[in-house]
Amino acid sequence: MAASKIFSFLFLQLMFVLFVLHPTNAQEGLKVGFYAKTCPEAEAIVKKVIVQTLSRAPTLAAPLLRMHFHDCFVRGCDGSVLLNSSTNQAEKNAIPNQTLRGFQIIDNVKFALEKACPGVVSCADILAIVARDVVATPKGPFWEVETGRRDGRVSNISEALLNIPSPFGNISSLKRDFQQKGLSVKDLVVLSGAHTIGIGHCGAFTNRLYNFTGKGDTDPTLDPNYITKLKGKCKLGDTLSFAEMDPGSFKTFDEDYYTLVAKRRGLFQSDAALLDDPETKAYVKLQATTHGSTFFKDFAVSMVNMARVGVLTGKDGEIRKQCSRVN
Ligand SMILES: *[C@@H]1O[C@H](CO)[C@@H](O)[C@H](O)[C@H]1NC(C)=O
Ligand SMILES: *[C@@H]1O[C@H](CO)[C@@H](O)[C@H](O)[C@H]1NC(C)=O
Ligand SMILES: *[C@@H]1O[C@H](CO)[C@@H](O)[C@H](O)[C@H]1NC(C)=O
Ligand SMILES: *[C@@H]1O[C@H](CO)[C@@H](O)[C@H](O)[C@H]1NC(C)=O
Ligand SMILES: CC(=O)N[C@H]1CO[C@H](CO)[C@@H](O)[C@@H]1O
Repeated sequence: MAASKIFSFLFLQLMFVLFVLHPTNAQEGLKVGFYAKTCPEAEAIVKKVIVQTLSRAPTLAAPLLRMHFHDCFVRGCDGSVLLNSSTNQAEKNAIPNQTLRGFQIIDNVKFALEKACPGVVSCADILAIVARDVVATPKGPFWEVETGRRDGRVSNISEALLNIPSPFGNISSLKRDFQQKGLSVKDLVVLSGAHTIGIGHCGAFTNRLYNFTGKGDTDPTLDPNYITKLKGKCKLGDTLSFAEMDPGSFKTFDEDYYTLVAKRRGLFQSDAALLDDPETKAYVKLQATTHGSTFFKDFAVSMVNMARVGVLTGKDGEIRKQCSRVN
């Protein structure tokens, strides 16, 4: 009796240790090196295409990172953002997707992979590996990408609008959007740091410059000097021009984003909102005052968390032959 109790106690402890020490096994079906036997060169092939692409077009890093993020928030990380619709009713046709770019790069990666190992590597995994490589290449953090995702067959324009966190979001709506995907408040503030690279289109923030509450006013949470600067980039009614999200270093993956947000120079309302919650605010201040002491490590962890959202594994879904259409 006593012996069996001790045994089950030890067993529970062992399970606990295994679970804690191997958090990468938490998502059943995903693992680092899923293609080690079936397509050993897979990650090297992706990396080669991405390094070549970024040497030619460094500004593609941000939209390619965003593509994985958009994919994961709608039906999980299942490659659904890549599907075309003959009637323009797919996720990529939704308003939040209008500024996604780089679909051709994903097609190039898929083409190279199909040549090496036909029908093996999913489009959903390509997005996850590409997201890591576009961060690591411009001097950002590196992490091991879990693979083994399979591709979904459904892509629905209305689901994109319902699930993708909005640049106009407030802190409660942002926290809710992340929580609905099983992601934490920390994941929210850490993944927002992706705004260290890329641009924002005027349409996503000019309300803060010209007509915040419909009275021709400005957003009081935005630094007035910065408003003057931004007005130079975006005239009233201009939705197509853009501003760098991290001016001066928008091509370099670094922790400057938090310094900007702390100085009330975050471009979107969703950036400024990070100062409205004690936990996210503390994180912003910490990174801003310590040159991003933990940002790279945290970003790697949160990317792995996000890449586990709603994945299809095992016999679910399919391995698409072309990323833009179901088999
Ligand atoms: C799918 O759509 C993308 C743009 O969204 C386009 O560039 C591509 O040519 C389309 N692919 C096919 C096979 O129709
Ligand atoms: C797309 O998603 C919306 C919202 O969840 C749903 O009402 C609609 O039926 C879906 N459309 C299709 C074609 O499945
Ligand atoms: C936050 O945004 C949501 C949805 O956009 C809205 O319903 C809510 O009232 C807002 N909350 C605050 C505190 O402004
Ligand atoms: C500001 O917004 C209000 C309410 O939506 C609108 O009536 C007004 O025309 C807008 N002003 C400008 C300058 O766009
Ligand atoms: C890349 C892409 O497919 N963008 C689409 C986003 O949605 C608009 C309209 O909703 C389309 O015109 C774009 O082609």
